[in-house]
Order: sequence, then C-alpha cells, then structure tokens
Amino acid sequence: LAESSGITRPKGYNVSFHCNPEMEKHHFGMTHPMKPWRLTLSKSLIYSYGMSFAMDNYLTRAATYEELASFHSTDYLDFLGTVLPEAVPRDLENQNPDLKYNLGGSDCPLFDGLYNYCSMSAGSALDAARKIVSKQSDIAIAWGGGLHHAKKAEASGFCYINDIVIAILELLRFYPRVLYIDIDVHHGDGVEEAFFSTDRVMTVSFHKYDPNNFFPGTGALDDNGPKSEHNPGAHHAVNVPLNDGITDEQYDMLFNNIVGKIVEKFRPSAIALQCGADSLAGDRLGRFNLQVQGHGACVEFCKRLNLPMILFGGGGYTPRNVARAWTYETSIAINSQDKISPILPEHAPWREQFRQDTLFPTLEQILGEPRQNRNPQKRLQEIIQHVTEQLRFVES
Ligand code: TV7
Ligand code: CA
Ligand code: ZN
Repeated sequence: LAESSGITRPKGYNVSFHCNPEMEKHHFGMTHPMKPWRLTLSKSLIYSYGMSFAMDNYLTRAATYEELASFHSTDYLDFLGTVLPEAVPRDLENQNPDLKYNLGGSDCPLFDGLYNYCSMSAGSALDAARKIVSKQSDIAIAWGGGLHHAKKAEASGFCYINDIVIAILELLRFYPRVLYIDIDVHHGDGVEEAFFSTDRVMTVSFHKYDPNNFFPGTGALDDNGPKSEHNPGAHHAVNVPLNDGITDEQYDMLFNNIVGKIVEKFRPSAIALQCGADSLAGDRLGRFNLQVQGHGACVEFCKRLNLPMILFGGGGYTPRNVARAWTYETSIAINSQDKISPILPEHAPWREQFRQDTLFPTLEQILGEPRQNRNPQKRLQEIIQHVTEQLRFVES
C-alpha cells in the first residue's frame, strides 16, 4: 500500500499512533455537529499515504473505572455508566432545567454506548501517555482524544470525560512540569480548571473569545489562574483571546512568540498539544481563516522543541478538513511533511468526500470568499505584551 510513497520511519526517534475503530462507530445524533466518523476519514487518509509503516500502531483499550476516577468524581462516573438514553425525554430537553451533571441536553446527549465511547477516548490518551513515560515513544498521537471541556463532575460542550487531564496526570507521575497547549477554536476551560492550583502544569489556549456569543465564554486575556499570590497556580494559565478571521501568518507569529517565551521561562519536561481542527477555515462551528499549513505549523514548532509530546485531537466539524489537518500533522510527527504528495493518494477510500484532490485547499477553494479578519495587528501586539508581563511572575 505504501507503494512509492517513500515514507520511512523517522531517524532517531519513535512515533506511536493510538486509535480504536470501535470508538468511531458511535453517533451523537443526526444533526449534532460532533461526528466520530471524522476519525475514520482521518485514519483512512493517513493510511493511504502509507504513514502507518513509519509508526508503532496500537489498538487502544478502554480506560478502566479507576483510571477515569484519577480525575472524575465517582458519583459522576457511576451516573455516566448507568444512565440510559431514554432517560431524557427528547422533546423536552431544552426546557428541562435540572439535567444531572449536564447530561442529556443537546450539546451532551445520551447515546447508545456513551460510556464505552468515553472510556475508549480516555484509553487512547492514557496509552499515549504511558508510551511517553516508558520512553517507548517520543511523540504519541491520540486523535480520538482532546475533549478539553469535561469537568470533574460535569459534561460540557460535547465532552464527557477529560482524557487530556487524565493523560497529563499520568505524565506528572514522572515529569516535573508539563506544558498544555490548545489550538482548538474553543477555550480549553476544563484542562485549565483542573490544574488551576498547581505550578507543575502551565496551560495556554488560543481561542475565539466573545463572552456572550461564543462557547464557553471564558478565557479572557487577564484570566491567568488564581488571583492569590499564595496559590502556586497563580499566573500559570495563559489565554489568547482572538476574533473572527485570523490568518495563518498572524496565528503563527502569535503562537511562535508566545509558546517560545513560555518554554523559555517554564522549561517544561513534556508537552501535551490539543490540535482541535475547528480553528480551520470553513469549519462548521469555527470562525478562523486558518489553513492546513498554518494549523500544522503549530505542531511543527512544538516538534522542534525536542520534548516528549502527546498530540490530541479535539474539535473539528467539517470532516474533510479535519482529515486533511490531522494527516498533515501526522506527517510532521514522522518528519515526512516534505515527502508526502500534496495531491491526495489515488487509492484513498472516501476520495469523493474531499471535494478537491489537494491536501492544502486554498481559502477560495474552502470558503468561496474568506471571512473578514477582525484581528488588528495592534491588538495582537497587546496580547503579546500582556503575556510577556505575565511571565515575569513565573519562576524558572
Ligand atoms: C471540543 N456550539 C467542543 C465545542 C463545544 C461547543 C455549541 C453547538 C451545536 C450543538 C448542537 C447542534 C450546534 C450548530 C454549537 C449555549 C448553547 C447553544 C444547542 C443547539 N448544533 C470542542 C458547544 C456549544 C447539538 N454550545 O471545543 C445538537 O451548533 O454554544 C453552546 C451552548 C446551548 C445549546 N445549543 C447551542 O470543539 C470537542 N453547540 C445541533 C444538534
Ligand atoms: Ca483553544
Ligand atoms: Zn472546539
């Protein structure tokens, strides 16, 4: 299958790929934007390029109850494990004011196999973390993870179990400091909150911010962790609030500048990178103008830091673009971004899903007309200035 692709194992390091086709069979509902099937599309493109031959491929198991309980409350897990889809009357869902644990509404519906879906997503993230700490992998990929909104005892924004928090907790058993980076178009509120009180995890989220009109409404520039100086977590949350239409060029300038400064000051021992693909242009829920190249440039920048790293998935609601981004980012992980063809492989299944046969569609191809950019350069400079000042309070 890898015929003439020229893709070989990366030299001097190992990449592992963690997935489970069972996870992809679950359905949130016909009109729900979250389509686990996008993972099937992504994987089929990754395999069509012959990339599986350059990685260690693992079939993920489901995380155990005890593993989920490393972060989540047992009350919540017990309910999640027993509640039945028919427990919520479908047509009353929005008037029902007391959804237990925020389960059963339209964002976080109850569906068949929900508990299995959640434990497989967490299982892939945890397997990835274990390969990193055992040093069998230098980069571990879990595109089925990245569900950053889930709280200790509450579902939120399509997320039920916070696989990222569970994976970072595993990293913290071996590494002194972990840097969490989140390029999903939404604020990574669940991960930020989970590590609010520790100076061993620094979180940074880039997101669309419009408190009254865009979910979840948190993540302002000056939300930087506990306000009390006695709390070790003070100053360890970085937030980069953005407006509609940001471009590759602006995003990469911000990302390199901000992540570069954080790494210099915080000196992380490992990186957890959430690669939510809803920050791409043309996403059904997103508002940015990022292209596959700009999104991937973030992964490339992190890879150059030469630190152990987990790549998580996350949002992404236009499946063909999700598949493109995560395929390109897998190629970056295995150092084959210059070897893969920008034309989609002839034999790729689902080829008709992609509309154009390129891995890198132009903004015009994606949108017809690009979304207006509402991020003046002056505002971006203010953001950099704020983060620079914030980092003066972080001990290195
Ligand atoms: C990580 N936006 C998750 C992002 C979670 C976003 C939201 C929807 C939505 C839900 C649907 C649906 C939708 C077209 C879009 C305040 C509300 C407004 C539900 C209609 N269509 C991630 C969560 C966000 C569900 N939620 O970061 C079923 O959009 O804005 C809200 C909350 C109340 C609920 N309504 C939306 O990417 C994985 N939801 C269609 C059917
Ligand atoms: Ca984000
Ligand atoms: Zn998102």
